[in-house]
Amino acid sequence: MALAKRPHGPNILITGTPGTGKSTLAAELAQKTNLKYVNIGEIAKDGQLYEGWDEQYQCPILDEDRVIDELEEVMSAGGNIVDYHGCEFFPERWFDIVFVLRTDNTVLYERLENRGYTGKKLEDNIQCEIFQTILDEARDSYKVDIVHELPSNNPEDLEDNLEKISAWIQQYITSQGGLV
Ligand code: DAT
Repeated sequence: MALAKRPHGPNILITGTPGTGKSTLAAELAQKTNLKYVNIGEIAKDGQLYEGWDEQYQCPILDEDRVIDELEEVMSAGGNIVDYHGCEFFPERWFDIVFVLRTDNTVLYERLENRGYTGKKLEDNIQCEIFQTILDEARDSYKVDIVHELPSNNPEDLEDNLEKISAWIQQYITSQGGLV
């Protein structure tokens, strides 16, 4: 099957447990390429795209349908790097490639503690990483050959990931005959 034609380049999903480094990678990647960084958390906050309050985790509950409506046009044009700690509610057709960041438990524990996470919230996120919940979710939601695991433990991993993804973007754009 031919690749989907995207006038502004590929759509990339960067997912993984909170603290694995999604926003760091997505922001640096956007700087290095012509792609646009789409931070779901910020878009939801700006548009108040919520449908309630989660008492257990003390955070707002995303209104997934409104997030999808909000992004449909920009995603159809392509050229986006989306960062979110879940992936099953996005339309499968949106993404050309999916990266799942993975971090060793001890490293992740420290990052989340530094972020102020404690108790159940901290433990649940560590468990999420141990049980590779997001990786399984990605493999269930997208074709397995577009889902890639990337280590995200240290600055060298970050540099490697930036290089690999940038090279993939270039190859994609060339294979499509350039950008419109
Ligand atoms: P996320 O967006 O997945 O929640 P983040 O990008 O905010 O994660 O990163 C969490 C913290 O870890 C932040 O202090 C930056 C740091 N970090 C991210 N990627 C890293 C890497 N490859 N090596 C070392 N630290 C990293």
